[in-house]
Amino acid sequence: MSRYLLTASAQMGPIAKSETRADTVKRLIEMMREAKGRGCELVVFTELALTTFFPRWMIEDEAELDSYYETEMPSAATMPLFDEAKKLGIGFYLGYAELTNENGVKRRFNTSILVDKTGTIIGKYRKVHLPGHSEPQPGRDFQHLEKRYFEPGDLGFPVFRGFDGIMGMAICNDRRWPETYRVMGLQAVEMVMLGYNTPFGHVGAQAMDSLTLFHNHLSMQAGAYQNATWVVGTAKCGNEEGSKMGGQSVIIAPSGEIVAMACTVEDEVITARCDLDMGQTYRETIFDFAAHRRPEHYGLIVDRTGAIPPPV
Ligand code: ING
Repeated sequence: MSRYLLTASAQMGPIAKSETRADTVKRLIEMMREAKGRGCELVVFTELALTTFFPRWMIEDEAELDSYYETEMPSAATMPLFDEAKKLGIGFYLGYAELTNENGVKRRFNTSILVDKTGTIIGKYRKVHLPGHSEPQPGRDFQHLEKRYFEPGDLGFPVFRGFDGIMGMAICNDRRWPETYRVMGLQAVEMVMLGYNTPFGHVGAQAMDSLTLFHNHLSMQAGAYQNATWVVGTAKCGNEEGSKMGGQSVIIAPSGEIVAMACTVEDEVITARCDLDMGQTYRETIFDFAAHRRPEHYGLIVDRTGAIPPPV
């Protein structure tokens, strides 16, 4: 008997700097209702789904910077989303900027949560791989200051039992690093949910820029196949405050096949019937980790951070 999880990816079009939490929560609720209307039990929203992608700017004023973060989840502004989930009986992944105060010290994370069908938070993740810079870079139309505005995540890559499966989370740049999927794969993850904000022109190399959407899918398809897991990747996309971001949100099977893809750069719900048992065939054969992996040869992956070429 297969464990089918009807899943939605709720891609978001641009969020203007002027949009309020009430504005974005309204958009999320409309897509949650559409997902439920199509029979879904889970909807995967995107990274930083409540605000515009503010790391594109150098923000000097701390109060202005703090305005992009959530100090509680849910809050009065986001509670309607949790209430609607409970009313509809649908769970969700939500990415947002988290501001906590630990022993009087402000800490800032790029965070996601997993909420079950009763509106209860059953999992939390903080983005480990922060791209970009901590100081503004000259000559860029837009900055990418995630290293300035967030700390690296301190929760590792946990998995959570929910939706009759084993669920994992990642955020944006995490999807480019095989370690992200493998740590969860070693916990028998069956679905990795992630959101992304992927601006074109990120590194300024024209050739690479034209491959942004290819690299987006390549990263997630490889992660899915090599760890026998579903991957749901949800974009924030379109022309957001002048910064053009890639879309093509996808639902990817453990085979690595794309089974659903968005075709706009706006709010768009895509869905798929995800058989959570589909990865088992791969885990019992090609990717039977216990039978085939040789950790005794993998030491550099943990011991070394940057690449060091051999002596001349
Ligand atoms: N953004 C981008 C990501 O998708 C990026 C950074 C853009 C990397 C384009 C490479 C190419 O990884 C976030 N928010 O991580």
